[in-house]
Amino acid sequence: MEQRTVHVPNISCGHCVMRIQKALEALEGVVRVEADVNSKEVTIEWGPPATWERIVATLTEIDYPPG
Ligand SMILES: [Cu+2]
Repeated sequence: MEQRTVHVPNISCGHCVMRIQKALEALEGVVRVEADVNSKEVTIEWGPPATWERIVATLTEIDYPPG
């Protein structure tokens, strides 16, 4: 398992958090997604077949690119 925390500037409300959680949890291999509205930080825990590149691509696709 790998774990990483990233800053996602586009997070502005609970809706954003839910959208991110739903999109990332749909990826096979992602086991945990925690996002915080105040800090705008997202913590993701994953294993194969998920990859960090795939996670970043998914966040970017739904308009929440890490930055
Ligand atoms: Cu929002």
